[in-house]
Amino acid sequence: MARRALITGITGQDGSYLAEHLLNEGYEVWGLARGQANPRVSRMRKLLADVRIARGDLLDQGSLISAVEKVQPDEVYNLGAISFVPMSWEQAELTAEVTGMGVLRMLEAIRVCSGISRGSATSAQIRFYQASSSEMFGQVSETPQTERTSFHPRSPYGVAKAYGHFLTQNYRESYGMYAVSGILFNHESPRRGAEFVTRKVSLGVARIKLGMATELRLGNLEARRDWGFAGDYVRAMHLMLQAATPEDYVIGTGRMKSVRELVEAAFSAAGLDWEQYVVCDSALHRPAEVDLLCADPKKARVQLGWEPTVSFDELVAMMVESDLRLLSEGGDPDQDSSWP
Ligand code: NAP
Ligand code: F7E
Repeated sequence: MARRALITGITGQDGSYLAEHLLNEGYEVWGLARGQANPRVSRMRKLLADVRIARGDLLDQGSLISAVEKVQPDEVYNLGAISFVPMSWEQAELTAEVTGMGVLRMLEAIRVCSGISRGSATSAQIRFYQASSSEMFGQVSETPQTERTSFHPRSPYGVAKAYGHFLTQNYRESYGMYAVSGILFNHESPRRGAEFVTRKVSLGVARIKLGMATELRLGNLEARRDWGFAGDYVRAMHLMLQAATPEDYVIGTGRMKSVRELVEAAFSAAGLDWEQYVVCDSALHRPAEVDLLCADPKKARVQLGWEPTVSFDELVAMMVESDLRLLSEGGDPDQDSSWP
C-alpha cells in the first residue's frame, strides 16, 4: 500500500514542491486546506491534480484531529504558517497563534490520534516534520550557523518559530514521538510569494524589461542571506523523516549574498543596469533587521546525503526568465492566477 503524507501549507511554495516530490516517490498525498473557497487551492490543483484535500485550519484543534483521523498519515509535514516576517509585527498575535500554537495543535492531534497519554509506553507511528527557520538565529552569535548555534530571534515570526521548534523537540523527548525540525534557510523559486524580496525583484525586473514599470522600490540592500532553490529543500524534508533516528538539521547552501548582489544579478540577467531603476525606500526597513544568515549544512550532507543542486546565479536567472514569460503571456502574479 502507498505511504500516506499529510501536508499543512499545501497551497504555499514549499507545499507544492513537496507534494510534487512525494507524488513522484509514490506517496498518496493529502493537503490540509482552510476556508470554504480558497482560490489558492484551485491554483495548486491545476498543477497537482492528484493531491487530495482535507479541510482544516491550524487555528482549530478539532479540525486537525479530524484530518489526522481521516487521512491516517504515515508522515505529517507542518508547513502552514504566517511566513512573511514584516506581517508578523502587524499581526503578532495571529502569527503566534498560527506559526507557534499551530505546531502545538498539530502535535496534539497526532498524539491524541495515536493514543499516546502521559506516561504511556506507546510511541507514535506517525512521523512529524516541523518547518523551522533560520530566522530563529536572528542576531547571530556565530557564522556559519549550525544545529548548535543559539537562537536570538528578531521578529514575532522568529519567536513563534522558536516556540514551535522547542515544542517539537519536547514532544520527541516527552512522548518518544518521531518529531523533527528542519532549520531551513531562505529558499526561493518561480512559485515564491510576490512579497518576498527575490520574487519582488524578479517581477520588478520583468515589469521594467517589458515596459510595465519604471522603478523598483526596495528596503535594506545590505542584508545578507543564504538563498537556495525550494525544489532542493523539500527533498531534505523528506530525507529527514526517512532517517533511522529523529534529529534536527540545518539546510542551506553555505553561501551568502547581499540584497544588493541579488538585485545586480537579476537586472543583469535581463540585460539591465539596476542603478537606473532601484529606489531605496526607508519605509521598507524592518523594526529589527536580521543582518546576515549563512548555513553550515555539513550534518545534512554527511548524515542524509543532501546537497543543493541549483546555484544562486541559476536560481536568479530561473526566476527572472519565469516572470518574463508569465507577464508576456498576460499572467497576473497579484491574482495568484498561475504557477509554473
Ligand atoms: P508560504 O508560501 O507563505 O505558505 C504558507 C502556507 O501556510 C500557505 O499554504 C497558507 O495557506 C498556510 N496557512 C496560513 N495560515 C494557515 C492556517 N491558519 N491554517 C493552515 N494553513 C495556513 O510559505 P513557504 O515559503 O511555502 O514556507 C513553508 C513553511 O516553511 C512555512 O512554515 C515557513 O514559515 C517555513 N520556512 C520557509 C522558508 C522559506 O525561505 N521559504 C524558510 C524557513 C522556513 P493559505 O493559502 O490558506 O493562506
Ligand atoms: O527578506 C530585505 C529584508 O522578505 C529578505 C521567509 O521565507 O526566509 C524568509 O524571510 C531580506 C530582508 O525574507 C526588501 O529586509 C530589502 O533582510 O525575502 P524576505 P526573510 O525575511 O529573510 C526565512 C528563512 C523565513 O523563514 C521566512 O518565512 O531582504 N529586503 N528590501 C526586502 N525584503 C522584502 N520582502 N521586500 C523588500 O522590498
